[in-house]
Amino acid sequence: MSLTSLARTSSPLLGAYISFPSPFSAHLLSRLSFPWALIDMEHAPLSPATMTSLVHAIAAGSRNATLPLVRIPSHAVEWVKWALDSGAAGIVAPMVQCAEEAAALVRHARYPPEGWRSVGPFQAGGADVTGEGGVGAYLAKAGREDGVDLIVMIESVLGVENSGEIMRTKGVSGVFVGPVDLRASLGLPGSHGEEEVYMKALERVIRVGKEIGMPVGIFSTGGEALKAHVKMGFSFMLVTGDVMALTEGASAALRISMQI
Ligand code: 3PY
Ligand code: MG
Repeated sequence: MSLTSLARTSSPLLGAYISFPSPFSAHLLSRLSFPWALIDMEHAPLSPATMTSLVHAIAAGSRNATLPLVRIPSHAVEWVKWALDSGAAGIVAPMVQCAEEAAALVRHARYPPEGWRSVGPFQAGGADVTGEGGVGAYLAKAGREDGVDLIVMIESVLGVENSGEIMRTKGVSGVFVGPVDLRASLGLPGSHGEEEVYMKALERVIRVGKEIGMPVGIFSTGGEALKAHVKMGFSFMLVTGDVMALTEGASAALRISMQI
């Protein structure tokens, strides 16, 4: 089942952010049984080969309980192909601002007749630890409506204005809000706040999601932001990750040691 189809029935689904080029650390995080993980090729210089190993490490570490999704660095077709051919449970495309961009992503990510994705998911079996893998099984899964996610990011003023047409693009299965870029585009600093203009933007995306029946997720680190987002109706969130866990864990240990 895809992340967005799960999110329709059980939410919130808390996810882990992965940016270290280490299958071992991805494997460790996935053993904690997060429902999903986001491998970030947008803000980490991960090669396609490393990303593929991370997808496989997560699937193996969690026996597929953690769905590995990949955030691609741009909308170009090669990123979409490499990410999906790894066997990832879906892709997250940054900074989608209009329906034309969403439609181009659908063409890259969906097999005919919906799109023009080329057939060759030879690495996808590595993400299937059930032993039933193989190209045929993957193609059957990718052809199902709840098979593979195409999640578009709304993270700009223009994206919010066009959120209705973006979300109504056939083939898009979910939306993820990037609060930092959205706030930057509104002239606001940081990752969370309660400014009216920002709250209205979030509420608009949530409202459109509800109208269409499309799950909406958000980056949501820090307890306060998470509580607010759950209350607003977001259904899948990134709540921690390799960078945060390492730095927060190490600095907490350092603080305790300094008190001894
Ligand atoms: C943002 O907040 O802009 C993000 O892309 C978070 O993932
Ligand atoms: Mg962003």
